[in-house]
Amino acid sequence: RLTVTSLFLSLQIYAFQDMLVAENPNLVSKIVIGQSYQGRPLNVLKFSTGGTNKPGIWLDTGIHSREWVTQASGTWFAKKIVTDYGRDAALTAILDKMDIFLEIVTNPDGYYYTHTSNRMWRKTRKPNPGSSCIGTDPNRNWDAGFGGPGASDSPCSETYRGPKAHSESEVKSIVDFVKSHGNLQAFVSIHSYSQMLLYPYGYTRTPCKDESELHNLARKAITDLASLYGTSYRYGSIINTIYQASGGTIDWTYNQGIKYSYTFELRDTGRYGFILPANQILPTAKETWLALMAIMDLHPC
Ligand code: 0X9
Ligand code: ZN
Repeated sequence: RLTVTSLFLSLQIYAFQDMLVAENPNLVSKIVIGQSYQGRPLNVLKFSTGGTNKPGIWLDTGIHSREWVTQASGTWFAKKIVTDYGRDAALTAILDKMDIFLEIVTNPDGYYYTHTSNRMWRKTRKPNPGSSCIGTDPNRNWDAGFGGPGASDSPCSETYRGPKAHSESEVKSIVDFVKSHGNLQAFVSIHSYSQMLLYPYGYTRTPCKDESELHNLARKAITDLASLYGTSYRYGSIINTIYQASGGTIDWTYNQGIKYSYTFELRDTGRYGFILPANQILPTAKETWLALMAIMDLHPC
């Protein structure tokens, strides 16, 4: 149902992104990496202090559309970066070495649908031929253990893997971006809820080769996160900490050679779940930022 209110909601974060670019043209630009199944732009904000071939850090929020605290936090991160650059020494040092790429509305069709029809929508909105069920789980659609245990082959499932790896435009657009960039040093994909900081793998029990380094950095990140409000996070590999999941984002990015591949599950632990009260948005964004800074900090190039 296309009401004025729902149309406005769907455009708000896009308008915010354009305003941020207009107000900070020397720091922020917008890259459109593709379009969603329904034709919405897939916008990525690039924060860069100039130079060519700088290493990059990727952040995404909202690949699961109902995880609203993540898109809200992503919006706050964008504002935080422009506020802190030139003022906060640590962020300034990071941005002088690296570019930051931030995709806030990673599943725009799903996000729109959560505002108009079904608050609990998770997947993409692409129809499945031969089924009346819509959508693919964009965190089971990547070419990393695709089709293995920890995903479903049924289009009606919430964890439907899709007809083939990278079948979803919202996923393929990131795949193409990552490959064409070629020098991403960290890739952080932000979900909710559960309060966890996870690293590869999700599709196999074989530990990833950087397990001990990723584990120690995760410990530092969640310690910094907890320093603000005492929020407690668990951390470890996906398969050992949450559950087996195949075709996940960060397993693919890790296998592409991006060592610092992490997934967050933000607040809470289930009291409110995906319907986190609005008064927890700012505390969630602020504490998460401390963990992100720890991850972004630790690899000067
Ligand atoms: O099941 C998921 O996709 C994630 N949990 S959520 O409640 N946000 O849906 C956890 C999956 C672990 N992450 C990756 N496999 N990348
Ligand atoms: Zn999720």
